[in-house]
Amino acid sequence: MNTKSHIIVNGYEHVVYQSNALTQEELRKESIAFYNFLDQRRSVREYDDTPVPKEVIENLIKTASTAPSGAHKQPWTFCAVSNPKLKAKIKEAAEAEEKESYESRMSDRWKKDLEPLGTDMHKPFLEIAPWLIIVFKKVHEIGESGEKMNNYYVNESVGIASGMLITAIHNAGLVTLTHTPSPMNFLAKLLNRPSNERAFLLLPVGYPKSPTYVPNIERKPLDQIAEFYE
Ligand code: IYR
Repeated sequence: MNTKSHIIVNGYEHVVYQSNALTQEELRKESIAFYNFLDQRRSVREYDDTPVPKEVIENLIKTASTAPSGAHKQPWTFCAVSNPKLKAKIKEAAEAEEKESYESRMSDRWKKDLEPLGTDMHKPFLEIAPWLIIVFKKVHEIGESGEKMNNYYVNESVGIASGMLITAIHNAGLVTLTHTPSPMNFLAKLLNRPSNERAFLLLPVGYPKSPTYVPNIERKPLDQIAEFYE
């Protein structure tokens, strides 16, 4: 059979999909191995200040940006900060919001739910981790003459890309934490983002402090997270 590498469908060029199909046995092994690998991932709050090369951060961001997105609009900007002065400003602003949250905005029930995780208003990792990646969502695009152009399923798209970024960070042997200072608009101001961008998540990236202890929590078993309809 002579498979063409390019064809035209409805006027648009298509390229042949490079399938990664495995045998049944390989499929079983690979799916277990990847599950076991990702099950080792933990949110880490204590970092070492060992540098991580910029090229690695670029590769992690490129990996995240392979995520599917509504109408392939890729409605995201990843801002990577290693500048110590800027990290210090981000820490100061985040801690001011967190102080307000922990002291008056968060309910007692919410704080009780967080107790096992040991979080509080202090965020030293914002200065110690070598990189902070702030994920921004683009609520719309801005055209050449300043007009608004639609993006679609923005939260879903940026959520998926963020999940892939977290997976890539784990795969690189580094650690992160999904930090959500709230409200987050101080980040757009400090990083001079355009009017169509909103901060979505802040991920410190680096090596864990050695040793690092994480809460001994369990993941829900399959029968509590899945239903099968066969
Ligand atoms: N944003 C706060 C509070 C917080 C909220 C949840 I939900 C967490 O899982 C962890 C923390 C903070 O970063 O401390």
